[in-house]
Amino acid sequence: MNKIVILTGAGISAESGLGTFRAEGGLWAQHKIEDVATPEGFARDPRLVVDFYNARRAQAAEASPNAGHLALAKLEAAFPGEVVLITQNVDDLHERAGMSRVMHMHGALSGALCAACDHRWPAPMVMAAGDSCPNCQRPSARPDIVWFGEMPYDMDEIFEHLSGADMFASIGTSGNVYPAAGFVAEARRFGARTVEFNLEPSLVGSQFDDIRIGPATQTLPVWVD
Ligand code: BJW
Repeated sequence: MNKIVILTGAGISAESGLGTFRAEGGLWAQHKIEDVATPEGFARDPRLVVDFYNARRAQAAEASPNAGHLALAKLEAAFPGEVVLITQNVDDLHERAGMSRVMHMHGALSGALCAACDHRWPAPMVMAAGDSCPNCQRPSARPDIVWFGEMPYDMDEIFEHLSGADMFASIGTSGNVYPAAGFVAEARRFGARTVEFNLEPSLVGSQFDDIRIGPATQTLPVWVD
């Protein structure tokens, strides 16, 4: 086996204390998706959106990588072939666990993006609605997060990796959001063996060859060892 492609979602950071989206009491129970995760919501009420992400940034800074993140970093270091990590998460717990390369397809809390000129730069811990872009000086700073209706990052590279994967692993993601939920089908199409790690089968669970049920802090170290 030469290449393992891994997709992670909010479930891998849940045991670090960061909320998932669709669980009871999760992030979407407290906020309407269309208010905080769409460009239209941001245009309507930038302050609400910026405050939502300021709070998420503060929570992520307090959190630490867990045994699931550490197991994947160990896999990357020990595997003789290539390990490609694609995350939907906007926290930096994979990096802090020691992963050398992480593709943040839904953006990152650490980034700011100009809604006017697309310039990207490191976000301050606390953004304010109306912050200026350092490139075009317009008051168009927004969190560098991929909202519904926007194109996720690195898609060409991701599909290239999926087409060459010998194994595809999906960890802690509910299979509600595309294009990520379609990665398993794409990897299978090119002959990859597929495995899912979750507390329960996801919406696309039937497409996996193998499902490991349980908390990622327990199932991932066993898988990697
Ligand atoms: C554990 C655990 C533990 C808990 N151990 N497991 C109709 C059909 C198809 C597509 C569409 C459609 N209508 C609209 C679309 C497109 C739309 C979409 O998918 N909508 C759906 C709702 C239908 N997608 C988009 O708009 C995307 N862009 C796009 O499609 O562009 C066009 C395009 C075309 C062709 C190719 C490429 C692109 C953009 C999506 C942006 C998503 N953004 C968000 C918010 C921003 C990030 C943030 O604020 O943090 O990203 S939404 C939110 O959901 C967030 C997440 O990354 C994403 C996925 O959630 P995730 O990670 O799966 O979390 P949960 O909470 O859902 O699940 C947690 C899982 O963990 C559960 O299963 C638990 O059981 C498990 N778990 N503890 C292991 N300890």
